[in-house]
Amino acid sequence: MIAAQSLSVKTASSATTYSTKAEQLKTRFEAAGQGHVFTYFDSLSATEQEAFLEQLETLNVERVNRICTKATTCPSPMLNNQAAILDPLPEECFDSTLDASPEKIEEWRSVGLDEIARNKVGVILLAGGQGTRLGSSAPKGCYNIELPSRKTLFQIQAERIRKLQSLAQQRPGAVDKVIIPWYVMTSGPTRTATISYFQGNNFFGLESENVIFFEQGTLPCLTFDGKIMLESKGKVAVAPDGNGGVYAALRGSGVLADMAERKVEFLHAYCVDNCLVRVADPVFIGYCVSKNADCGAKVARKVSHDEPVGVICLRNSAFNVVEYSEITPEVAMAINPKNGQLAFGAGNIANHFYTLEFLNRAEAFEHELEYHIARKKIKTLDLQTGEIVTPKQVNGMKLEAFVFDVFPFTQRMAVFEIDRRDEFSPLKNAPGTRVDDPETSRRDILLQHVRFIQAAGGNIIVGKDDEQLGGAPTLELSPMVTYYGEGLEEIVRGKSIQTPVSIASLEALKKAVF
Ligand code: UD2
Repeated sequence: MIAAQSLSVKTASSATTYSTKAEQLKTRFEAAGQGHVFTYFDSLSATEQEAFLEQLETLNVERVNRICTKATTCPSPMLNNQAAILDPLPEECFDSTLDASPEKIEEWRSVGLDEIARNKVGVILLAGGQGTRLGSSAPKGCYNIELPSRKTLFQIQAERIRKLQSLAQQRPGAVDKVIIPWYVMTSGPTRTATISYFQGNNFFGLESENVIFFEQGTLPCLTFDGKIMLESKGKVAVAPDGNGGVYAALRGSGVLADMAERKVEFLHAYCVDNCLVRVADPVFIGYCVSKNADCGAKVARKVSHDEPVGVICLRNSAFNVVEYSEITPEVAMAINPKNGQLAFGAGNIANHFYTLEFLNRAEAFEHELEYHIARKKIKTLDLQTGEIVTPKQVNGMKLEAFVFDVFPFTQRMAVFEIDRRDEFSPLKNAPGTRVDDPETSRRDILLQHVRFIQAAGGNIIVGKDDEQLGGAPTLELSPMVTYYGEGLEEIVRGKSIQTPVSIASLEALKKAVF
């Protein structure tokens, strides 16, 4: 009896709080011009109402409006701001592996490996995107690019980290146990599948406590006049806030604190879809550290002035990525008289270096970051009829921050040009499209391994039964064999190896050569 009485009191008070919450939110959303989200509120069950209120509480509706206004009134500073002045990168913040001497590259590598050996380096993986263009609903990292080993992108990247840990462990002065923590950013659509994929594969030999998952934020989908769209009567339609959401997510999820606790100072961030990515690349880390940079970017030299990639340059004196659509042909064709190269030729590949100090500082300028509009077909509730509609035409906008939009806020930027053949081959498109698709990924990895063996003095004999798909001899070296081609010479020099072959370890390589 006493229990029942107290229960009824409790119920009454929580109902009061609950209806107050509903009223408060309604007032707030109405004041922000978004009161329509409550259109069907009264028709929802008590549980549905509660879940809806919980979602609305997490939306900062005024911020959503601010972001929308900024994105729609100034979609491209370049297009809207006739006074924007573009300048090529200053010489002192740019270096190229294509022009640097082998000694210089070795010097950078040595600096980078030493930082890794002191446990000062961590890795951030941007894996919140969906492989829509690839035609797969699984996270892109789970994609099998049909290598002989059938390794997926996640496995290749995990093994590169393992190999690098063991290379750094051999440095004089290395800590007892070299660890490169791997911070994997997922989003609503990729989180569960990514985590269970890693768990199901025993983290590919990494220690689970050193693979840290964190989730990026979301933003509501909006109609073209800035109204929040509903997915159902009791749910706002949301989408990941773009790979630039990484900065807020790192902070909000406690990752920055984890980095500080581990005494990590330097971070390498990259996109999941680049099958050639040199994860935690010691050369890049060493280069940026030697330059005392707070932020760094790898770039690939544009193959022609009209290649459709964004370039890193100065916009109104600040570092920035300028989209190819924002550059006039005259500017795109301009030549640097000193080297005969394109003056605006630093193609952005979203592969970055940061100091932890810079990532911590991001909070101060986050509100100034741009949001970009992606016009999409968004499944939504028709407010008139209460029916859910799957549109045939583009009907709304997703707002996204881009990871490189922090460049204007760097104090010491370093731009590092890499050899595209060795470091950049993204998986973007469905099989058979012939451009940045699974076949080009597979081909580019195999061709690199052929070059590794040849550079180490080995001879490749293409076997009769090697189909050489995509024109590449089938020769695969596990990342556990070599990270950048190192350690092969003493095994392969003056010897031959026959394809097709997939080598899992140095022992296996020793057995395979003759
Ligand atoms: C990205 C770059 C582009 C170029 C190209 C090279 C951006 C905004 N653009 O274009 O300049 O360098 O890559 O390959 O970076 N992602 C998230 N959360 C999201 C959206 C994306 O984590 O909400 C990740 C995604 O998993 C991938 C990376 O960001 O690892 C790039 O995303 P994308 O494939 O959508 O970008 P793309 O190809 O348009």
